[in-house]
Amino acid sequence: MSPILDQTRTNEIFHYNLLFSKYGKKDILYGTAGFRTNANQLDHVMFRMGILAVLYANYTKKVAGIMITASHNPECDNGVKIIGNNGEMLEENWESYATILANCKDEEIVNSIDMIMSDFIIRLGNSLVYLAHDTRKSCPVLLEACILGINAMGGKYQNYGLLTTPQLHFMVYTANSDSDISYYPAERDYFDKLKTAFFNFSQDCPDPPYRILVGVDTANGVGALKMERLQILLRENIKYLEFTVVNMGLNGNATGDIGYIKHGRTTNSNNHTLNDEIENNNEMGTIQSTQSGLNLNCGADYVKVNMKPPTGLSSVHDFRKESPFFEDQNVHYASFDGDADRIVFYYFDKNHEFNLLDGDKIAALIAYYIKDTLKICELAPNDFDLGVVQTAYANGSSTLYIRDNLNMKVYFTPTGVKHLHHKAAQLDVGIYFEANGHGTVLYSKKFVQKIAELSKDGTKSSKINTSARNMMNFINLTNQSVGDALSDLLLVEAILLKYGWNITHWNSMYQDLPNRLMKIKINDRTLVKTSPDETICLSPPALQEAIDSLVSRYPKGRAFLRPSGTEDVVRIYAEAESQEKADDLAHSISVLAFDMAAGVGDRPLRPSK
Ligand code: 16G
Ligand code: ZN
Repeated sequence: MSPILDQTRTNEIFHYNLLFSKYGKKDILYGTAGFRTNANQLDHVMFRMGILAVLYANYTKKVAGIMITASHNPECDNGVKIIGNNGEMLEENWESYATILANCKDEEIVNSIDMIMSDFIIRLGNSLVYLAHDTRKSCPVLLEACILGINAMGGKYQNYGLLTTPQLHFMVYTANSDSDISYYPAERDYFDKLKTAFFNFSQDCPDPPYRILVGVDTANGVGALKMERLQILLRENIKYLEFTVVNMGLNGNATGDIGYIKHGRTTNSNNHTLNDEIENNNEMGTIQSTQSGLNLNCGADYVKVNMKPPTGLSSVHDFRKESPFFEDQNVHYASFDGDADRIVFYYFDKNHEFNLLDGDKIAALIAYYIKDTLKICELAPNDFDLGVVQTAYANGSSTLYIRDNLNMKVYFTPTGVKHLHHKAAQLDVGIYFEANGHGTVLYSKKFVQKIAELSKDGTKSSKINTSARNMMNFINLTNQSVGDALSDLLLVEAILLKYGWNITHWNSMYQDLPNRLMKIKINDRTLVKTSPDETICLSPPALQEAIDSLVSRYPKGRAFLRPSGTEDVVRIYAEAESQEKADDLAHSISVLAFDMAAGVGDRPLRPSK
């Protein structure tokens, strides 16, 4: 998780020369006397994160990564994610140092750096930091600040320009799997891997009777460009699956019905082909899209939190009406968030009702496939440690389904992907998803080796060989460094293809308990404390007792609250046997917490439908 950035700080000018003369290498003379801050007030933090990444890269002797993004948050927000040496998130002990460095006063910077160097016994040598950013307008200036920080510490960098967060994780992961750190993985490697794995997987699947259309809402973010590229690559070989990208955020069309397919090409309303955009986006180049409306009324977070479709889907409907090839049941949708590390799916049923399939449903689908494959491969359930990792936000029905129907273990961690990832890494097959759509699958070496052996073992039946080969392709399709909307999209589509299921079938695996998420603003959210699994409120005193008493009045009721780690709010989650009751329960707890924990502003309103 990113360090906590102090967004309220005023502009500062940092004395770059001071650092440079202390740590910088004389042969990479760069820059002038310092760097100027600008209106968004965060470039001093980015400068320091550049410094931190160099220290970290020197410590691990591996490539580090810095992704400039504020993910699913509004365009005006800024943030940074630092990527650790296995392409995973920065280790927890480094996070606290990152936080110190991000927030210390200018005059304390040198001391903070010295402290980090001495605590981790770092000697500055060669280091390399990979950089990338999302489509926010503030990115170029923040990137520049990062680069100045890297230079000040005598580090080197490789700027990948516009990438999704998971792509940058992939680059770092790939570079660090190779002993020669001067090798730069290319974006092409990422796409080749996905394309090849998906194509190979699909070779073993039956052709569906109808073509399948998937409308992908890319939240007017960086995922648009990448999804467009993936779509073009897949189209070369896969004939029965067509993606339509919407909410591409180009030309200032915030909620744009701009990506629809005509004659096999994707165009936006100005006839500007997105292929041009891609062609201009040379591998290492930095093009700044003219996006706007990032995460605005669209994207995974909007869809999940509001339980309703994003704006901008009408292009998919239009296409559906025009084409005789598509049938309702073969049309479904997915939404990414602004940096494409989350995904949720949905569709409209016969009654035009909206149905959401969130991270829990994705986890259940993947768990089903893996369990089934292991059975076909005649592997004993106890040969491998399989499990699904969830948080308290996981729908109660998903947990029951995975435990009781699939007979798989379910583990719970606090909110935040780093916790889930950490737990999943301890298993042979660790499927982890947050309900919000962030997740992936991790496989142990032992498991991968066994599957590889089985796929080629001539003494086994061809059914076993094929299933194991299928599983190998599935493993190759997975981005094991972090949850990845593009990879997850293909994992889901691959499983649906394999079983010949449409989304309705997938959705019927289990029925979600109706639920509601709410948030309230209180005077000081740090006063709200919870148990480690976040299900029990420890402070303010008596709040949990009051929650328990409310919950006991609702059949199948469950609820909890926790302070947000990314917003100045307290979040409330409730589920119950009907939507109305879940809304009631969430609302009552919000009012309770508002009253007992010094709420600010208006008392919470009951959620509208
Ligand atoms: C961040 C986390 C996500 C978590 C969310 C919780 C990463 C990459 N993402 O988006 O895992 O679910 O925060 O937000 O760490 P909250 O604390 O505001 O509810
Ligand atoms: Zn994100």
